[in-house]
Amino acid sequence: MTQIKHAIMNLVNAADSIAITTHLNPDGDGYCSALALQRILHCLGKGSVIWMDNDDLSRYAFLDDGVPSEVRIFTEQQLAPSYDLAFVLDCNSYDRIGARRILLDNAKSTVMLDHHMVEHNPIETDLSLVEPHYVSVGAILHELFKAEIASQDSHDKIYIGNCLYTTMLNDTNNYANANTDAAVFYLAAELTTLGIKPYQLYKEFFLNHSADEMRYVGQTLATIELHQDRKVLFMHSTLKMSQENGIDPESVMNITRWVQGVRGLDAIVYFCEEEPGRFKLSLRSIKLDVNKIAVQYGGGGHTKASGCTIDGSLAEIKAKLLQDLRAALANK
Ligand SMILES: [Mn+2]
Repeated sequence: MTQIKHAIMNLVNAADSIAITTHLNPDGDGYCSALALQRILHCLGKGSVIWMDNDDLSRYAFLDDGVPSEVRIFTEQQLAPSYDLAFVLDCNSYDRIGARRILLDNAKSTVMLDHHMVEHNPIETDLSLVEPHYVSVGAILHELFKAEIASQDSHDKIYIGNCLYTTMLNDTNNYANANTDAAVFYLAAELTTLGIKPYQLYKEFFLNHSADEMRYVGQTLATIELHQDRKVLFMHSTLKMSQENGIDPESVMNITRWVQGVRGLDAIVYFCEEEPGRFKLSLRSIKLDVNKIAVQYGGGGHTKASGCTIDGSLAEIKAKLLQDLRAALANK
C-alpha cells in the first residue's frame, strides 16, 4: 500500500491536468468515490474533472457542501481532452466504461482503483490497485489517503467522510449485504470520528423519496397477487399510475426492494408498463435462475436478479411468466 501510494502521489504531483471517471450507470460507490477523490486532490492543490455520462445524479445532491464540484458530461461526439493523469474507479473492464475509454487511451498516465474481481476485457493502466477484499472504492481511498484526510479542516474532512461513508452504504446496502465485516464497522467508526452523521446520511441516501413516489410505490404494492401455492409474487404498475403521481418510473428505485424478504416466496416478478402494450419486467429469486427466463425474452442480468422487456397485454405477459416459472419450479 505504501509503495502504490508513493507511486500515485508522484503521478499526482507531476500532473497539470487530472480526469476521474467510473463505470457506466455510476452507483453510490463509483460516483461518491469520484467526488471524494476530487476533494482530496483539491486539498492537495490539484484541480480535476469528473467525467460522467448524462445520468441523473440528483440523488447525490445531499452531499453538496457549497464547494462546487467539477463534473462534466461526456459525449461520444466531442473531441476527448488529453489529460496528464486519468483515474478510473470502481471498474476494471473496458466493457463497463463505454466511450469514456478514450479518456484513458489519451491520458499520459492512468491509475485504476477497484474492488471487483477481474473478469473480462481488463483495462490496462500504468498503476492499478484492484483489491476485492475492500468493501468499496471509498474504503480504498481512505486506506490510501487517511493521513491527508485527517489533516484537512473540519469542513473538507466532513465532506470527504460523507462521500466515503455513502460508498459503504451503497455497497453494503446499509450493512445488510454479506460483505459487511469488522473492517467495514471500523471504517464507519473512523469516519464518524471525523464528524459525519450516519443517521443523516442513511436518511438522505435511502429514505429520500417524495410523497408522490411513495404513493406510486403504495399503489404498486396494492397490486400484489400470489400464485403457485403462494410462492410466486406478482405486482405491477401502469402508465396511468405513473402519470397520476407525476412519476418517471425510471427514476424510482426498483420497487422490488420493498418486497425482498417477504416470507415463503420462491420468485418475485414486477411488471412496469413503459409504454402502451410494453412492460419492463424485474425478476428476483433466491431459488431459481431467473436470468434463464429473462434471456428467453432478450433480457438478462444475474441469476438472482434479472430483467427483460415484453410486448403484449398485462394478462398475456403474466400468463407467459407464470408458465415459465411453473416449469422452472418443477425442475427444482
Ligand atoms: Mn463498488
